[in-house]
Amino acid sequence: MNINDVEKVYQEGKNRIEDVEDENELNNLRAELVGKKSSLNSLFSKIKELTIEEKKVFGEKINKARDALNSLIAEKQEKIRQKKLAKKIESEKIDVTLPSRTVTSGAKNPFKLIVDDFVDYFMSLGYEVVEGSDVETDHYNFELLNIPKDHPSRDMQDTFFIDKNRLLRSHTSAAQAHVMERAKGKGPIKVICPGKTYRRDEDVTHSHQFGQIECLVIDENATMGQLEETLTLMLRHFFGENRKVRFRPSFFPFTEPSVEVDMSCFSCEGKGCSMCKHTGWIELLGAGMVNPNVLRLNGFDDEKYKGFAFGIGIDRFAMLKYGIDDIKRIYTNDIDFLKQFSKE
Ligand code: FA5
Repeated sequence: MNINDVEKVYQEGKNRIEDVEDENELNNLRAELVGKKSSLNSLFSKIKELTIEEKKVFGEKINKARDALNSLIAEKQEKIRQKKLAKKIESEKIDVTLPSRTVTSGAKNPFKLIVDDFVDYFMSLGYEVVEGSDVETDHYNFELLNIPKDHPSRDMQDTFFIDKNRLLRSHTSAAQAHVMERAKGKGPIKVICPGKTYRRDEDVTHSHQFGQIECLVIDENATMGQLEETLTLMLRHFFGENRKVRFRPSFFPFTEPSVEVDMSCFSCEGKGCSMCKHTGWIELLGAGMVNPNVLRLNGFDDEKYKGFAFGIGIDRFAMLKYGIDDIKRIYTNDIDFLKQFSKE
C-alpha cells in the first residue's frame, strides 16, 4: 500500500460524486465511498501492516480523504435538493394573468327556503325557535299530548317505533311538550318548532320523512281570534295579500276545539281551478286551542292559561308555493330541479 492509493480512491470518488444527478444514486455512492464496506475503510484495515511512522501519515491521509468526500457528498446533496425544488416551483407556477374560472353558487332546497322564511317571519314577531329532536319517547310524542296508550287517535299517525318506548317523532307537536315542561307552568310561551318528522307514508304528496313547523302560544288571554289573525297574516306573507282563511271543524287530541285550515286559492283567487280542485280553497294545516288536558298534563293551570297551536307541513307549503308535482323531488338532490331555486 502506498500513499497514492488513498489519493486514487479520493480522486475516483470525487469524479463519481460530480457525475451523480439523483438523490438515491448519491445515497448508494455514499455507502460505497465512505461506508463500512468502502475502499477507504479497507485501506484502514491494511494500516496494521505499516510502521508506526507510516501509520500516522496514512491514518491522517485516509481521514482527510474521507472528510473531503463527506463534504463533497453533502454539497452535492444540497445541489440536488435545490434543483428538485426549482423544478417543482417551475412546474407549479401560477399564471395570475389567466382569466378566472366561473364560480357558481348552489341553490337552497325549497324545504330550506320555507323553513328560513318561516323562522325570519316568526322571529320578527317575537317568537322563539326551538328544534326538539328527531328521536322521541312515547311520553313526549303521545302521552303528554293527550294521546294515551292504546287510544284510537294514535292510528292517525303510522309511527316508526325504535323499541317499545322510543320512536321517530311523528309530528313536531312533540317539541311542544318539551317547551311546556321547561316553562314549569309559567307563561307566556311563543315558539315555533321546525324540524323533521317521520311516518309510514308514501305517495306523491306524502313521504316517510317530511317536515313540519309547529307553532305554540300560551298566554292568559290567548283566543281563537288571535289564532285566526296569526294564520291569516302568515298565509298572506307566504301566498299574497289577498288570501282569506277558512276554519272547518276537525279533531286533534291535543287541541279543543280543533280546526282544519283552508286558504283561498292563490292561483285563481278563489274562483276555482285545477290547483284547488275547483273549490276555490286549498286545504293547508291543522290547528286549534290547546286542549286543557294538555295544559294540565304539562304543568299549566288550565283555569289561568289558554293556548293555541298549529302545525304545517313544510313539504306541502313548498309544493304549493313553488308548484312542485312530486314530494320526492325535494329529497333526491336533482341538480336541475334545485337550480330553479338559485338566486343567480
Ligand atoms: C299534525 O301532525 C298535528 N300535529 C298538527 C297540529 C299541531 C294540529 C298543533 C293542531 C295543533 P297532521 O297529521 O294533519 O297534523 O299533519 C300536519 C301536516 O303535515 C299535514 O297537513 C301535511 O301537510 C303534513 N304531513 C303529514 N304527513 C305527511 C307525510 N307523510 N308527508 C308529507 N307531509 C305530511
